[in-house]
Amino acid sequence: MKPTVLLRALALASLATVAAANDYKTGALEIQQPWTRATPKGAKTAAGYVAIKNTGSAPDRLTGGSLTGAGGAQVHEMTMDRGVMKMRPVPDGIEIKPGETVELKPGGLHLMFMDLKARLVKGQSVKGTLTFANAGTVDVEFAVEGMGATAGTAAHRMQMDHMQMH
Ligand SMILES: [Cu+2]
Repeated sequence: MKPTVLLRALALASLATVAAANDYKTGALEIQQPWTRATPKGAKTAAGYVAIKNTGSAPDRLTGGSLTGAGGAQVHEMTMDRGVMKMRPVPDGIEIKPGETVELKPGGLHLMFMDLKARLVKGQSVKGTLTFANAGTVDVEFAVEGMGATAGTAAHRMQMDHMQMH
């Protein structure tokens, strides 16, 4: 499967302008409210966030994804290193154990979309995918929130989490 090749071809054609409630189900996985942030002019990267619940009896693993208009995506995590936020790739992806919900959110795990070819504008809903080790590639739409947003519309309680800070 090479979804990125196809997505590049479709990049400019498929930017949707209608935001909608975005929940998805694929097999045992419930995918809740994928979202990203509006980008400033010239920005080449954006972070994608989503909550994924595993209702099944076997673990799965989020290994990557894609966003229309982006050249690629990696799974990243943010960590506090002596008071400084750093991010690093998570090459093996994120395990989602049976019965667990994994949240990708500001200050923590996220998808990093790279090589953006167009700005992300608040209110858009942009097609993309999430890729899982077992469930495969799932089509989703990422709602574009405002630049300062710390959480999606359905996730008000999520805030930057500095609890690990010394
Ligand atoms: Cu990142």
